[in-house]
Amino acid sequence: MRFQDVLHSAGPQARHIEALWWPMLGVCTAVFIAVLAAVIWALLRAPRGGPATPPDLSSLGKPERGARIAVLAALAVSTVLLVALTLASFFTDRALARLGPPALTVEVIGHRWWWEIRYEGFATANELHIPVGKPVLVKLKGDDVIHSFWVPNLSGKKDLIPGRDATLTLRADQAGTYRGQCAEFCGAQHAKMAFLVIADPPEQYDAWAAAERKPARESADRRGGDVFMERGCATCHAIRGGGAAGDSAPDLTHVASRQTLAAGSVPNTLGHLAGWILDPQGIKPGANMPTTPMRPDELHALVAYLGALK
Ligand code: HEC
Ligand SMILES: [Cu+2]
Repeated sequence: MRFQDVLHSAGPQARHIEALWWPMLGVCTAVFIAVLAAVIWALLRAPRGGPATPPDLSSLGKPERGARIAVLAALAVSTVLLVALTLASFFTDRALARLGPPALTVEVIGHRWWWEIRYEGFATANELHIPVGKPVLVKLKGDDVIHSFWVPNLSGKKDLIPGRDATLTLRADQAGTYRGQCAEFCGAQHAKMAFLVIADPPEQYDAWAAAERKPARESADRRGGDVFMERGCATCHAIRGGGAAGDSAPDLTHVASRQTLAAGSVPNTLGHLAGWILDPQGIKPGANMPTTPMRPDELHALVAYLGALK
């Protein structure tokens, strides 16, 4: 997985932002140093007095031609730099809007504290798969509070504001797995609201989408599926083809194909899956999944069932 980093862009959107970031940093650093140098210079040459020698204030009465020119020059330079940065920012914005018609549209819905990701015909969670080299339109919706969608290596941030849908376009030019993170404080588990963007070559992306579109695979042993229904998991979760149609929690139709559980909180292994089901509040306090008391044999059957939902 790529380290989450604004300065390692892997697509045009992040590249434009990176290209704006360096001159901004350069100009701001130069101005900061110039201002500090002026302050130090002023301090060093200011007239000093002691109890015995009163300060020489005679200069205060004289016109200050030199200082006047210096202030006017600084004002002119600041104006030019600010206008230049504003123009650079304007043209970056224009460049960001020029990605072209999307090859794929995906809907991303921010929930406390996970990402629902809806494709045509199926849904997944906390994992956005995209084909490399193609523009993708991401439609952003907020469900409860304001969240912010941010994959630093691929694009800038965009807020998900309830009632005000937003869109963002991005394109990955290098195949890879990029980490994203909610970038707007949204409550107790904001830090554990991560997601992955997985950019694959188009054929591999198509194969993934075709597999996700299929209903859940038939379980060898129906027992785990029965426990899922009996223990109330289906009131919140959906398993297409498995009889569960809840719609307030991650779709579990192909949960075993994902890399992490609970928005990047733990790796998706059978052990962590069992740990999550037994004690979600221990892993992610405040998460909207209750702890369900269960006998060991029920847990085993459930984990075997869910762990096979590739
Ligand atoms: C009250 C609704 C609710 C019930 C009931 C519920 N869950 Fe969840 N579940 C959630 C929510 C919400 C999440 C997402 C939590 C998060 O990441 O913050 C979740 C996450 C999960 C995940 C991780 C999915 C992923 O892709 O990250 C699994 C697996 C899971 N639940 C299994 C179960 C099982 C098994 C049961 C029954 C014992 C169950 N859940 C009962 C709401 C519920
Ligand atoms: Cu958040």
